[in-house]
Amino acid sequence: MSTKRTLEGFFRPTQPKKARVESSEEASTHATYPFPVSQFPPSLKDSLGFCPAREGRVINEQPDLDLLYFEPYITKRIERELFEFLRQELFFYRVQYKIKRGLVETQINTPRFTTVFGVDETSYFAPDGSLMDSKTKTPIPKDRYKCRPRPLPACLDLLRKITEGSTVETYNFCLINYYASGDDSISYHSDDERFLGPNPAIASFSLGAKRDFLMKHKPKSGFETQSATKPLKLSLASGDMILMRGPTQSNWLHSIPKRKGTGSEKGRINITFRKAIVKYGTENYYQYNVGAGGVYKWDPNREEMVTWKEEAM
Ligand SMILES: O=C(O)CCC(=O)C(=O)O
Repeated sequence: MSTKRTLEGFFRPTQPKKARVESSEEASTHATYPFPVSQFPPSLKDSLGFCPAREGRVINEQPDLDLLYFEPYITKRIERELFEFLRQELFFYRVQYKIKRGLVETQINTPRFTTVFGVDETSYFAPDGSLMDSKTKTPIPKDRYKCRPRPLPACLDLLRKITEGSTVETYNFCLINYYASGDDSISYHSDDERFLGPNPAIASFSLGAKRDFLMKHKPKSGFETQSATKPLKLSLASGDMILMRGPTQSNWLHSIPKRKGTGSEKGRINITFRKAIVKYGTENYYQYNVGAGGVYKWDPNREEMVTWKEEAM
């Protein structure tokens, strides 16, 4: 075939170039979100279909302890990308609140960044993002909650569904902690609030820096003899997931202590899925994980969380 162009061909308008096809699933938005949360890129979404990467290992040789430890749950191929994606996309808070012990009021500065999505079992989100009553399937009264519940963005909802499938549990809340450095921590506590019901299952993911996860049996009260339990230390690596279930929360405490100089300054994300059964759970989680303070967002140039302002968008 001749490649010589004719005069006619020279003046003929050239074919319009095809627009590049971008994968453009829309970001998740909601009236309560400071800014939209992107969907997972196809590379992440596809690889999540292969999770869990390993079967969970049961740890239950101590009294009242029932753990299922996935080392890892998120495949090595994507754990870094997932960490970077969530740190970049989500909005975070550094919650401050006051507690009163007797007559003394103390200011608490939560020593980590937090964010939360979800609503307890008495309500659910309609596809348009409005809240409906689980029993009557009608819009909830405006004054049901003291807070403004937020639906899980699509990316976290996908991870929730995968987690439900592999743990045979259901979850309606997603709490996220970001430990910016070894100075950030969570002190010994148990997730044993009544609003989680008896024997709650908590699926807890680690991404980013390795951090120690410490567990110890709750002290025995009164005349009970101290049970022969040993404290437990798990060094949680990026991609790991630990499912705490059965009697664990009512009998054991867990914490992420401060740690210096072990790579912790690279940051760690913890994602927990759990199920709250009554409205007080919803109010509690928003009070302590969103609070009343300003929004933080990851700044990739400064490589730190910075105060986010609306006009910056
Ligand atoms: O960061 C972790 O691994 C633990 C988080 C935790 O205990 C909690 O959010 O209740």
